[in-house]
Amino acid sequence: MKDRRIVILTGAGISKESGLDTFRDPDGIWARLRIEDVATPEAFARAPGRVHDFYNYRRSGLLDPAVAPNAAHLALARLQQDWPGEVLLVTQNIDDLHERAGSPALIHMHGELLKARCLACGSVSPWREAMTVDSLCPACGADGTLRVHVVWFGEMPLEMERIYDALAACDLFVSIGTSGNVYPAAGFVAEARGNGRAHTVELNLEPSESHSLFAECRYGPATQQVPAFVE
Ligand code: BV8
Repeated sequence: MKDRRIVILTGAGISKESGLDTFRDPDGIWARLRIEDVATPEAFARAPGRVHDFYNYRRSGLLDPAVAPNAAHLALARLQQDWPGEVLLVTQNIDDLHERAGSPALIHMHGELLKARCLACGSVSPWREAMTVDSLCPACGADGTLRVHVVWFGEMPLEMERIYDALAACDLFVSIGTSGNVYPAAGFVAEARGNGRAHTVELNLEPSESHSLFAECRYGPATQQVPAFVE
């Protein structure tokens, strides 16, 4: 039991009770904006200022002092610290709430809101201010070359090989707070099942698109379900 290898995937639902919007809930981000206008490379090429504004709005929301890790983030950080076996935490979220909860390591497969990437030198730098089309790269000093360090639709998510290797070897796959709409993350449960021994668990507010693929499903707010599952 104690040497079981665990892969955990989190989505926007784990940060909802910290005050951050999800995407596909009735009050979610995609209820107000179109993916094509703010979360694709084409949108950025067409209207970079509008895309910067979208992420500046979300960055200022994340940096609001009222936004803090919740009991679900904290429970996962404790699991990572206490579990003797391997625990790989993969998040689709671009917030830093897992880190602030004390998670020692994680993969941000869709990038990070508090980082900037320079299209000139390729560097990735911490970034907490508003970003504009005139922002200067902290590494090379170029101007007009920064984008937020996130994975847009049509772009390859980060560290996929490391994630697939962990899914092929895991004994337990837990999906938390994600609607199962976005690939390749939505396909991870099938990858885990494909290794022939993983137990698969969905912890969500309501059944996701891929709920039927999970061996065990528990529904309710993450701040209740995740600590109960981890303890
Ligand atoms: C790619 C950017 C390929 C940063 C995001 C099949 C295979 C491969 C790709 C595709 C495919 N089919 C379609 C595609 C294309 C596309 C895709 O999946 N489209 C969807 C819409 C059909 N995928 C891609 O483009 C991906 N790239 O595949 O590249 C490739 C191959 C070769 C070479 C190059 C490229 C890239 C996907 C990443 C896109 N970027 N984010 C940002 O702005 O945030 S994804 C976006 O959706 C979000 O960022 C988020 O990360 C992601 C998933 O959303 P969720 O986290 O699940 O949030 P959601 O609101 O949907 O659900 C929240 C859930 O929480 C709900 O179920 C709710 O009930 C629950 N909840 C609410 N409150 C609580 C709660 N649960 C618990 N407690 C609560 N209190």
